[in-house]
Formats: sequence, structure tokens, C-alpha cells
Amino acid sequence: MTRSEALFTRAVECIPGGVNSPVRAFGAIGEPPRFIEKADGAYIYDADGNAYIDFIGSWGPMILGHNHPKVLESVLEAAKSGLSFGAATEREVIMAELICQIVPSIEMVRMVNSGTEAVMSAVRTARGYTGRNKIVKFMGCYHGHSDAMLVKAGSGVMAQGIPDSAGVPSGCTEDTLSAVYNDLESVEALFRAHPDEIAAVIVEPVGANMGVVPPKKGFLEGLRSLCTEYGALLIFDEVITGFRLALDGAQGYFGIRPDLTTFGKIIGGGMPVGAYGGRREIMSMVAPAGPVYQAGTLSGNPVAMAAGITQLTILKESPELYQKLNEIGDWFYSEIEKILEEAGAGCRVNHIGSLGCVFFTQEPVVNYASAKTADVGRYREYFKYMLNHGIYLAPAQFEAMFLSAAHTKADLENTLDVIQAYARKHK
Ligand code: KE4
Repeated sequence: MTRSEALFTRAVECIPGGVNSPVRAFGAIGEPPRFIEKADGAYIYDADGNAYIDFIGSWGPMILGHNHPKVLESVLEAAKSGLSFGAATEREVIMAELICQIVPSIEMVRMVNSGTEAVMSAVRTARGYTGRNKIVKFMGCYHGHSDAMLVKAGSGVMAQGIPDSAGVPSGCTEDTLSAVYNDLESVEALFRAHPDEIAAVIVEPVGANMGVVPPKKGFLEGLRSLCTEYGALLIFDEVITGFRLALDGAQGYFGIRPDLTTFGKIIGGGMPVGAYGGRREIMSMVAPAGPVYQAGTLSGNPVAMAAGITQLTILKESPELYQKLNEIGDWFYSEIEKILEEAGAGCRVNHIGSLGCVFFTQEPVVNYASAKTADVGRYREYFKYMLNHGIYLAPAQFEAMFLSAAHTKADLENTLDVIQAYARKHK
């Protein structure tokens, strides 16, 4: 028995499913998960000492690679002054000023502890500001696990085949309307049916929780005009795309100005951090400035802020990083597509910038329904082959691959060689 297997045997006795987040259990793969002991740069190392080139990067935070020396140093430095005070600190001001300076649509921002909290709070703020109740989300988009968002969600919900979730009373989701990603008509129909009731449309500006599904040309622009026309707020859930597609996220990359934005992952540098922000008149609704209540014991935690400030500062000071990362991503994912096409593997590779996904389907993947045509059994075999050859991918078809600044050309060429070998073997 490997140490990972032994740890998993113990874990399932005292942690639901043996993990603290479902996708980590390798449920879609059907074998015990790897327990990771350490990470550095583009590599992670499991409890049995196996090294892997890591294409998850903690599901997005590690855009600079694991264990960046400056991020680590700032965490250790901050920790020496105390871990948490439950009181205001300078670092929270620095972080808020940094986000407002980098993202033009954000005039005020509130720190929380996860993407889920950020989305839950942004939705509440949108409802408080508009006085309306309904929220439009897209099938296959995942916005964390707050009750109202667990409707046709993506990510783990999609992989586990849970249509929604147990324990969510219909009262919590009756105001959540589902639309089809990349289909503006499906959104317009909802606005026509509920002209004065929709508080907000929330969207992943790049779908990354049904696999990677980029927005069709005009889709985001269309959402922006529909929200403006009907007096609803446009919420960009940039928990994945924020500070990844560009320094100012997908909104900068596509040139769209949402009313509210949610963040997570990268802004914490690997520590538990989420945030939501937007126009001053909207964010001024949030307590204690306004009537929308939201709070958090560890929100703006000084050690987490130190990690996030350092990571964002490094990103801000290296604007060439994004061009390089996006160019390498374009080359890498196109090479994967070429290899699999030449082998007649019958796959589709969707990608944008450093995000990518291999879908085991011949259909173009543009929304939840087309993503669902993917053969998850073939994905499982592909994942296992890659894992056994030292490549750590998402253990589920409906997730993303994440490149970092730490992945070298050699790492990517090695990965392509393994994919080439896989393609030859599984013609
Ligand atoms: P967290 O609560 O997991 O920090 O963030 C929720 C969330 C919100 N919005 C988007 C667009 C997200 O992708 C996420 C979380 N992403 C998943 C990856 N598919 C986290 C991995 C996990 O659930 O373990």
C-alpha cells in the first residue's frame, strides 16, 4: 500500500469522502487520490516521493508557481507580527488600494475568505442595491457552493452528476434562473419574462468549470447591454480569470466593464482569500456603510494579505508576464490539439491564455450541453496515463488546466512527449 493509499484509508474515516473538497477525491477517476506533501515552482511531490509537473496550481492561485520565494518570505515576515487580530490592519488598506488601482471597474472592494463567500456577498449586494430578487446564472458555470448558486453548477457538481445538491430548499433557488452560456437569446428571454425582477446576471467571463469554454464574440458585450437595458447588474465572477487572463483580468482582456466583480485564488497567493468589489455607489450598500450585511472573522487576515499583496505586486511589476504566459499557452494548447488530431484521438482542445482543456468529444464545446458530450471514461484513462507518467492534470473532465510562469519550455515539451506517447498508444 502506498502512503497516499494509507492516508486515504485513514482520511475516509474522519473526513467526508476523505477530502476537504470533493474534486480532490479523484471520484471521477476511480482510484485513491494522491496526497501531496510539498510543491515548488511547476512541480508537486506526493507522499510517496513521486514528482509531477503540476497543471492545477491549486486550481489557479499559483500563477507564479508554487513556493515563490518572495511570497513565502512575506508570509513568514507577517506571521512574526501575529496571525490574526480581528481588527483593521494596514495591509488590508494596501490590498484594497492595489485592487482598485489595477482593476478600473473597481472603486471599492471587500475582502472575504473564499470565492464562494465573494459570490454569495456580491449576489446579496446586487439584490440589496436593485431591490430585486432574481439572479441569472449559466448552466455549467460554477460560482462556489452558496445555496442560490447550486443550480446546474459546473466543476465538482457537474463531474459528480449531482443535478443540483441535497439540502438546498427550493426557496433558496426559486429566484435563480438558468441560461445557456454563449446564447444571448436565452438571456434576453429571461429578461423579457421577468423585466423588472432580475437583480443581476452572474457569469464566468471564460467558462472554466465545465472544462474551458471561452465566450463567443459578442457574448459578453451582449450581456453588458442587456443588463444596462433592463437595469440589472452584470457580475463577472473572476475567481479564476482575475489577474490571470490579463493583469486586470477578463474584463481588461475583453474590454467589458462589469458592475461587480468577484475574485479569489490569485489574490491570496495560495492563502484563503476572496474579494468582491465594484462601483462605489453599489459597494457603499455593504455594512457597516450600508444595509447589506456581510462579515468575516478572518476577512483581510494580515498573513493572507501579505501573500496576496506580494503576488499582485510581482504581477503588476511584470506586465510582460501576461503576454509571455498567454503566448506560451497558445503554443502549448495548439500543440496538444495537433498531436491528438494527428493521432485521430477525436478530441477538442479549448483554450484561452494560460487556461486550457482537452475534451474527449468531436463536437465543438461551446456550452454545458456540448461539454456533456465528452466521454468521461476516455478522460479517466487519459488522466491516469498522464499521472503515471509524471503529469498532474485535473482529476475530472469538467475542469481546467492552469499554466504558470514557473512552467519551463522543457516542462511543456516533456508534457507534449507524454501526450504524444499516449496518443500513439490509444489510437
Ligand atoms: P472557492 O469557494 O472554492 O474559493 O471559490 C468558488 C469558485 C467561485 N467561482 C469560480 C469561477 C470558481 O472556479 C470557484 C472555485 N473553483 C473550483 C475549481 N473548479 C475550486 C476547486 C474546488 O472546488 O476544490
